[in-house]
Amino acid sequence: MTLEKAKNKSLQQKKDKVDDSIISFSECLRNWEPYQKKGSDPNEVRMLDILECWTGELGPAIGLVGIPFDSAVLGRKGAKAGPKKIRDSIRYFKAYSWDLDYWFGDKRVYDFGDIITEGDSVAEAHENIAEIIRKIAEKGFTTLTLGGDHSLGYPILKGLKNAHQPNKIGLINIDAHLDVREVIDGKITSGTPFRRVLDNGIVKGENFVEIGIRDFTNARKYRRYLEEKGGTIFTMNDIRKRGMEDIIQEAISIIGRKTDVTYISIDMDSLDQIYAPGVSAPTPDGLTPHQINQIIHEIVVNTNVIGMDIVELNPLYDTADTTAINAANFLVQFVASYYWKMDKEKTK
Ligand SMILES: [Mn+2]
Repeated sequence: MTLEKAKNKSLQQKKDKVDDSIISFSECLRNWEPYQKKGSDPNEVRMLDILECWTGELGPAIGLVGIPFDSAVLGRKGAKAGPKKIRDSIRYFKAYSWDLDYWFGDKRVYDFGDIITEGDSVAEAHENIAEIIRKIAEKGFTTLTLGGDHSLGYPILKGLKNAHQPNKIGLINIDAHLDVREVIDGKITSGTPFRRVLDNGIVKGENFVEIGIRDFTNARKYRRYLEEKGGTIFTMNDIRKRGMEDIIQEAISIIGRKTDVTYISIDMDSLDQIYAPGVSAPTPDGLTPHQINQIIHEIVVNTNVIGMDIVELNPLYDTADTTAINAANFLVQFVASYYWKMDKEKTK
């Protein structure tokens, strides 16, 4: 067998495994389970109590999936420990939103476990991930993906694009960085996902918005690239001048204008470094946790969201789990807003 054939065979075997159970189930880490001991207070349902390992259910519902992958990271390595740490931090939250006065203790979030792609090249890993994401979405799930480095933006969106054909996707990236770097000498990095998404026609530039972009953190060439593609950029300075609510309304009108569905990507480095020491590339002068929760809620409620990711949490550099608990908070906000909207639509 030639080397090429052997490689194709091992890829095929992996895909077969994926077909069997989407993800090998020993890899559904269930690391939230030790905390999931009901009965401590019968008056309270916690976020942990609504998590369940996926065993063949169908959507519509939220499907949680971890991708412990940081082979493409440009900054400090360690984001592969992100999914475990975010799942760990869910235990601090209740299945009740005070602000919405909304109880969602009767809803379920299905955990598909982790996508393991060790030993693959970045490009190969991305193809496997795209296939698994496609399959989860085709079972009716809205995907909530925990990274991992931001290179994952490309395979996740590719998988969702294939699952939701021919729908057009509007994309919002909450990030300090544009992440539209060129792939140079074939090297795919955590700085390249949205260039790959745009150049491969997965999302059109006119349907792409970035929020939270910092000063002194991005190359002029990449700003021009994105402007030429018709993308919209809201920097921290724009947010200060115009206020967050105004920016969110404009972002919604852009990503919802010529599209059928939307997707949210959250790079944890979009947070100010005071809230997020545990990221691959920490940056000052950033967003607050409240601002990101606000973006998530408004996008979920006002557009047709097919997925969200939370990437670049790097537990190695975190202090007192600050970044991890913020990441878990965004996860909980997404779940609450998603089911709140679903319930509202039912009673219409
Ligand atoms: Mn990023």
